[in-house]
Amino acid sequence: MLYHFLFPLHDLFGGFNVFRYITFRSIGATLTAFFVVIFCGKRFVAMMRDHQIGQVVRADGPESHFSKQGVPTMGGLLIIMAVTLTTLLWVDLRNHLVWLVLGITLWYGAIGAYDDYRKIKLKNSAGLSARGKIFLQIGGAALLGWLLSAHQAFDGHVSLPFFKDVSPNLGDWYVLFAILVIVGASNAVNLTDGLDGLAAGPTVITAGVYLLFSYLAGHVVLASYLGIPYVEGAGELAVFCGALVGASLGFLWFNAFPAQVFMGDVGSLALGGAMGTVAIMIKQEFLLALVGGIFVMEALSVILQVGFYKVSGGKRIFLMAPFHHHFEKKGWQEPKVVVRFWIISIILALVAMATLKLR
Ligand code: 57M
Repeated sequence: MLYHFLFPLHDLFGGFNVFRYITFRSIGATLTAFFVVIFCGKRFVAMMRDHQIGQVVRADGPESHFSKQGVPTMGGLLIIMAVTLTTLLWVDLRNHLVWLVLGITLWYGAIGAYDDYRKIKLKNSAGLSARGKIFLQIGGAALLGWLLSAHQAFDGHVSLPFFKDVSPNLGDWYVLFAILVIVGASNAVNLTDGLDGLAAGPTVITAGVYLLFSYLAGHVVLASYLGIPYVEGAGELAVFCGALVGASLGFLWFNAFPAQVFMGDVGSLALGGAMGTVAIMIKQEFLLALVGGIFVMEALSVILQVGFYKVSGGKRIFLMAPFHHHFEKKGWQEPKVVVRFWIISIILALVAMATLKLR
């Protein structure tokens, strides 16, 4: 909105010219989303407490989590609100990529919110069934995939980090692949969200890297210089990623150990879906598995644990899955697990950025 209102006035006041620049608007979006969450956070937590929107902690988990019973949850509502408002404020509203990614974020947030609400109000784990949840997630991603494939600029190639000249063409199968990336990312973030700050930290880092890649992908000269796919209009997604970074960072302020609020499925499903969608749109699909390696590792730990548990008749690879519980069971303090996972996430982000040159 600011872009549409203020940039046209640059003839009257030269300073408004700055609204033209994606770099400026991305920074503006990051700061706006951050302060929206910071200013509303305390009131939001109090409101959730008043309405008794508190976490129901599973009895079969690590004992250190029992004290978290009743911690206000559904903080993702605040994240989504900040991301949406900020994006609308700073982005070029004519950009269709932004509307699509906002659509997925809101749809996945709605699925998560419904699930959270049922769990809280029914006071047991009777949220949406796993099948129902995945069905709704696939539905949203399939619609997005179909819309993308119907566009004249549709490109079925996928990019591989480290390989400039290897870019397999999936053709129409790309839609299926896109669904896999978006649904996979959403559920991986959801599984990761089991310790204070564990999902929000790597989300800040991953969205930060995608802010950079979106900017580059939308810049015809830089994209060709770096040998990455050029995607018309992708630069505006940098503004959206800025909003993701800022809102998640602001949320981390309250979610840092000991957490005053959890994001709930409304937050984790939406954030994962948003990052998966950006990765698809800027054609940096596999890079997401690298930058978001923490999410991948957590999801893999669950797949391996559950698979092995079934075939071995009750034996486990890890003391408990997802992976973060394994370290808790080994006696690590929660903040130690979280900070070490952040460190890994930062290292992965650096490697991901290095792929711009190492290819
Ligand atoms: C949800 N939710 C947290 C909070 C957060 C297939 C199976 C492995 C699935 C998995 C599962 O359900 N994972 C997804 C994870 C929960 O947090 C809520 O959920 C939202 C995210 N979806 O925002 O609202 C708990 O996590 C803790 N938490 C924090 N700080 C935060 O900032 O401490 C969350 C956010 C909260 C709080 O304690 O209550 C969750 O873990 O439930 N299932 C599991 O994760 C279970 N694993 C398991 O059963 N593993 C088995 C194998 C054979 C499948 C095994 O290894 O033996 C564990 N979940 C829990 N306890 N809570 C089991 C132990």
